[in-house]
Amino acid sequence: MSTQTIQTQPFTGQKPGTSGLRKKVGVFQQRHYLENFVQAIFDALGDVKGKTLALGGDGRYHNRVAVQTILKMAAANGVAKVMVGKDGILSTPGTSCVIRKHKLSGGIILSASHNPGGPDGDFGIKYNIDNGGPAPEKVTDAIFAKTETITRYLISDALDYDIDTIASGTLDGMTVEVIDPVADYAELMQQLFDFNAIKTWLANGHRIRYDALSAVGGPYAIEILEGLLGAPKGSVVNGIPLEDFGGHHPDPNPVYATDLIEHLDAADAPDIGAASDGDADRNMIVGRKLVVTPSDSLAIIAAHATVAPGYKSGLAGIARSMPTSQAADVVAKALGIPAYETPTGWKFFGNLLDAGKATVCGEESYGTGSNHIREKDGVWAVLFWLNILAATGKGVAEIVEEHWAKYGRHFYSRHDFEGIDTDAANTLMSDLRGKLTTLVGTQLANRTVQLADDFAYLDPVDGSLSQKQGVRIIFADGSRIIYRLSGTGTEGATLRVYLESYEADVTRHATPPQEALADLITASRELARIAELTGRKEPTVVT
Ligand code: VG1
Ligand code: CO
Repeated sequence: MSTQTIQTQPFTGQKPGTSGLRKKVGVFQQRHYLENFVQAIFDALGDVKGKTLALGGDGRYHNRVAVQTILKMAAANGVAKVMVGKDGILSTPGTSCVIRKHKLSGGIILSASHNPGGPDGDFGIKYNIDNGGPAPEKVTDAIFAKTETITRYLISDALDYDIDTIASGTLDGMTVEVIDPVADYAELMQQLFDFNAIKTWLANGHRIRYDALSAVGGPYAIEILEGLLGAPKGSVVNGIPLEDFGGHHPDPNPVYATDLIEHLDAADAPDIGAASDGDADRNMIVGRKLVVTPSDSLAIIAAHATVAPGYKSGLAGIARSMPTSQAADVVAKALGIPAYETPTGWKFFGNLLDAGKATVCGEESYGTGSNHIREKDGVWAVLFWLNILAATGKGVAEIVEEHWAKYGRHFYSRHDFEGIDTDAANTLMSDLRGKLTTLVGTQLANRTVQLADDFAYLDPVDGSLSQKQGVRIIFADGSRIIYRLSGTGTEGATLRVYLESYEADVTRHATPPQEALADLITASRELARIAELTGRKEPTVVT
């Protein structure tokens, strides 16, 4: 066994997006493609000699091939040890947990998250740092810079390593520890939540349906819900990770998790429905005939946090991404704790969590999490909801409606225009940016525009400035229209339009959101000239 130095050429324009590098599987299968990116990670990190890394992925097509390549490259680059999930499986939150618990230097996660998988689907790779969280911009920028100048990569010529057996061994001088992907994570969850209360609640006949969408959340949900908490077998459906996710689009929202929605609409519906995405960092919570919006879920978790043992002393602060509704801010105000507003992407929460400024965080894109790790966490959110249900004895809909009655309802919706022409998308955004200053004080959607800007974030911990994070139109009544281009898509551009309005009057809380937001929706399309510039009259996905 020996190290090979392979000559290669830089590839350009492969800048990691909101969450790592995501491309079609075919792109990753190109000669040297994955290798270049992995070597760029190692080169950007400086000296990886003697370090220990975590490695795993969501099990999608190309996961196993990529794990073998990365193991051989890690060995050739002098990495001391890699902790790899059995079968190459580790969820994103599971990896974050392993990095933190074992004090590793970082980890490589193979996932395109909520993007479809399979030979024609997407693949992705991201690097997490020693706090367990996504690499911050200065690290991803350094990786990108290396991909532009790379001339060689190092790889061992060793045979494939057995990743299907939990054991320790060596690969060309590097220690490889194949670990149970769930064990550390399950242990952490037991420290945070009242497992006895949830067990009793389930034993009393309450039911959950957890749809893992044939992605990586399955093994975690099965072990914790059916194993440790005693939920009946079959409570977790689609629980085995498949390379093509069994044809499921592993994005837990009402548009893609239709089967779960049908089960929660049925006469014999379980008490709670839940789903997670490809890499199990997202979650959707569904009550009987009611989907909890992710923004509400964050606010509700924050408002009830002290029922869970891990949060019984209260929260230091709540952080949300800018497009996420202001429901969490209202809770923070009531609790007398700070509310933080960050750009989209979990990496922006890392500093706030590390500094102890925020305890729970969330994004409108079905992501919730806390300071227990440095990623959003699907199974964690479901356990939090179970803990709330068990502690209060109330149902999901009751909890949500009581929350609205107490704090008011933030009607919320996101309209995605997927796969639009990239030039048209860029023109649309720059046109919008061009007219922001003239908008202030004008009437739009029967409201007065109070502020119109391009969101910039000054990190209160390290002072770094992130600009152009989304166009915001904020009205005098607190309503908002927000526009951003997605950083995770792999085909053309995706325009996301986020719509929010606040309603204090409880008699109007039952209005369907699309109806409550109708005038904002119309205004959002006219203002950005969406149909004219993109040729699309209607969005592809409405959540
Ligand atoms: C989307 C979401 C964002 C999320 C990101 C990664 O990004 O909007 O909130 O953090 O996906 O989620 P974008 O740039 O496409 O809007 V996933 O579950 O990687 O893990
Ligand atoms: Co994800």
